[in-house]
Amino acid sequence: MRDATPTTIYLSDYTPFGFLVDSVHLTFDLSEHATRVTSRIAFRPNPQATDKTFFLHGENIKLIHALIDGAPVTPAVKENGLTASVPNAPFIWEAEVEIDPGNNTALEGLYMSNGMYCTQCEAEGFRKITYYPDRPDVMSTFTVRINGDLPVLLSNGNPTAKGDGWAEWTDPWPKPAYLFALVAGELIAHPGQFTTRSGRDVELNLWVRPGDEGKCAFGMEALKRSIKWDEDVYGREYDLDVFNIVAVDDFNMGAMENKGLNIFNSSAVLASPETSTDANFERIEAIIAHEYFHNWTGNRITCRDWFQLCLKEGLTVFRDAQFTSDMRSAPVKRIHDVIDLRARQFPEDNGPLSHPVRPESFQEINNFYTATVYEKGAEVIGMLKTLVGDEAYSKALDLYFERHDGQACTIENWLKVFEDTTGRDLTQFKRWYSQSGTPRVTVEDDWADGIYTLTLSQSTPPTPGQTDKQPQVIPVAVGLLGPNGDEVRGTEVLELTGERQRFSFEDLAAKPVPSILRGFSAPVILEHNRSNTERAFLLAHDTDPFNRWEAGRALAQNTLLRMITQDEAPDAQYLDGLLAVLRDADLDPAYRALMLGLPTQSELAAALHEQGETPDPMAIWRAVETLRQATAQHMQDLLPRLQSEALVDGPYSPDAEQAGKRALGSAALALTTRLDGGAMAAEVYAKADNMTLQLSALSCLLRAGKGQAELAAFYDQWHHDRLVLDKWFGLQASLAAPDDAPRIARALTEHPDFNWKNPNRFRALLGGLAMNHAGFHHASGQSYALLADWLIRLDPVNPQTTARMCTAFQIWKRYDADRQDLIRAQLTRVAETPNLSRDTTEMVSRILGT
Ligand code: 0A1
Ligand code: ZN
Repeated sequence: MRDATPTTIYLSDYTPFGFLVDSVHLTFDLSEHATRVTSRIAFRPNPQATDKTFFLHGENIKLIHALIDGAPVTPAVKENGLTASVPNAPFIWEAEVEIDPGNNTALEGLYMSNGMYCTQCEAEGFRKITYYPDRPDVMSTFTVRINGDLPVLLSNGNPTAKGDGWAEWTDPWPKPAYLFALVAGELIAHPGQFTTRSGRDVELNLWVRPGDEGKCAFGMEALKRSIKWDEDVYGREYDLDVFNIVAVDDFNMGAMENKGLNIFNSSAVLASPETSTDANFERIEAIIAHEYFHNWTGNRITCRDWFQLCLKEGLTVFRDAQFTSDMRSAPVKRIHDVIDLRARQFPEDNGPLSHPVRPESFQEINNFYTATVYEKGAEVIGMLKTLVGDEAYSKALDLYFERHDGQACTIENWLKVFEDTTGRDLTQFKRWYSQSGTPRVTVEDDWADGIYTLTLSQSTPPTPGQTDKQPQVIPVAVGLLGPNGDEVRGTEVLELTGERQRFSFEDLAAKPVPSILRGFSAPVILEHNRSNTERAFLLAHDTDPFNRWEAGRALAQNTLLRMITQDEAPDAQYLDGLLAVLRDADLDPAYRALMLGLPTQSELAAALHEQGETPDPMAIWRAVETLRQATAQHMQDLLPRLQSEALVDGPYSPDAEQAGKRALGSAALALTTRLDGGAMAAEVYAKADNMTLQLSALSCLLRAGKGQAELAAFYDQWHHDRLVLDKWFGLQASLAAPDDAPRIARALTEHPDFNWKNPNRFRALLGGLAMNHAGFHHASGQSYALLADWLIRLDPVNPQTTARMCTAFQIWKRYDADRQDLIRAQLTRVAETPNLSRDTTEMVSRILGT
């Protein structure tokens, strides 16, 4: 429903709730269109609060009756909640409400997915279940009774009683309502077991729909690895007798960390070699770890208010990245994360949606589950760890858990444990939480009398609402290489705190080549005008694996930009340097596969924009095609060897070693396809016995404008499997040739399997189109119009997913006037749609800058 005047909520307006909650008892009588929820809540006045207004949130729910201390009351009910007059002493609130999960398509609150009841309460979904102070600083224990004729009835905590058609769950750990969960359905358990280090036996279950039993084993093992890792690395133990995970098909995000009952988008947990790619396996392992790690960073210690979201998300993303680095390859994980940061967070931070890691205002909090809060939030934690060192980081985390267990905290609490542990003043560092935009760091250097001097400067361009930027604390990890390629200075962290600062290195025999921002030690854009000869030198010799990869990336970007703007031919130094690295069989195949990657077309557009040029999507597309072709030719003799190095012995396993070999094989196959017209890819496709190979071969064929027979065969083989069918939709939209993309995408929206109300399917197709840079920015504007049509159609059904998809337009100001006019017209059309949701209204107006 449209809010006539969308209200803005401010961090600075925070006040505690007037009441504390001692216990919550809920009873659910499940029914598809008329579920009854009875609540019994023990309130008492909060001595810390001055405002004693008794306001309970509530949306789209019908109040049947309410009692205070057993006496009927008639509260004042409004659209967003109710108020009542209450005693100035402890009292019991009881209410019965009715809700309609069967018609809840927004997938927030209690809803249905394939006949199964499930919930999503973060951020503000609990208010769609019953009247409650739905804010994360109100914490309580919950007891839940579920009455329903479905065989599996689950909620948070431990099972405490059950009978025919009912079950009771008790969660002994106080929690905010956003961590509440309920699931009821015909589900099958894939069981597991874990004994914690203090000897607690924990029953593990992964609950799935019948038919999915064969896709559970990997997730269960990943869960056990996560539990063990959190004990070993952070000293954190699990705290209930059971840990349940449920897979659901209709879910707006990846997964949710509800206490003891994690709910997962089935795409983020179900896996088998036949249906999932290596990348899917790695993502699933990371998401399972992420949600599990929230048990301490998010649940035991939660957020005071939603502005503090990065307190749990930045830290938990940082922890899951550490976990993946430990389970797999640390350099490969770091490179993947930086690729992802540049693809998703940089466009956000450098466009109309730019906001601080800790935002200071919002209209709809669901719009702030962003790459900035999550991924830049994790980078901020990484920088803090780099600055204080590993040991102090560990001590600070121990203090954090000891001091704040059971509390709802702020970024101030978080930084204070670091200040108390290290004695360091973090006032300036805190700007990372309040200042939006990506800092630019520029480098000048000087060599005289055996002294090498680096001068680093920083500046951050203005962002919406912030014109005057202050210098931040930027840890810049630097190493120096001598002329023969040996490292003459190991990695040292320079702390750039001023606008411009000099750092000297003495007693050097010859002018060194600097390797700057090793390991991507800060989320900044490094502006370093160095020669391609120096870049090629680093590509050959840098001892820091991240920067070695980065040198290749910079060479690739440089040659592409010159091909686009000056019509130059592909740069020989790039091609030769790449060939040498790819020849080096001592290097990890996964790492070599990454070396073969190129900046995305969207990144190239951003780089051109940054240089003051107007990017032409078709010219970018052509340059990438030309460079790929030149690379294939240059590596022609090496490709068969790469293909054989990529051969895997024995049965399929999703481990890092095998996955790395397949990644290299796939990258080589993509190049081979440019030389043999797809003969080898067709062969690989025909023989593939796992989804990784099947999909990579099919991608090679589609990119070459071939593979129609394989595409049809793929559909025949997999149309019964919803997760694989998402890939079928996504691949066609994202890989279509630019001129075909709008037509192909439109045709796919008319396909009988385009179940657009399912967020995964919607995102596969329309998100796939948005990822097809030249196809999305087709000069006709047809792709823009198609996306806008579907945003308008989806909005009344699922505002959250609609609002997220609007981000496809966030980069619109980079392009030429014609494209800007086309996009503005579509955004305006969306904005003017009657009854547009609060979610989408906020996103579109921020993107338009209105
Ligand atoms: N806390 C979850 C993400 C999440 C957020 C919102 C949701 O619904 C609106 C669902 C999930 C996580 O970080 O994994
Ligand atoms: Zn999270």
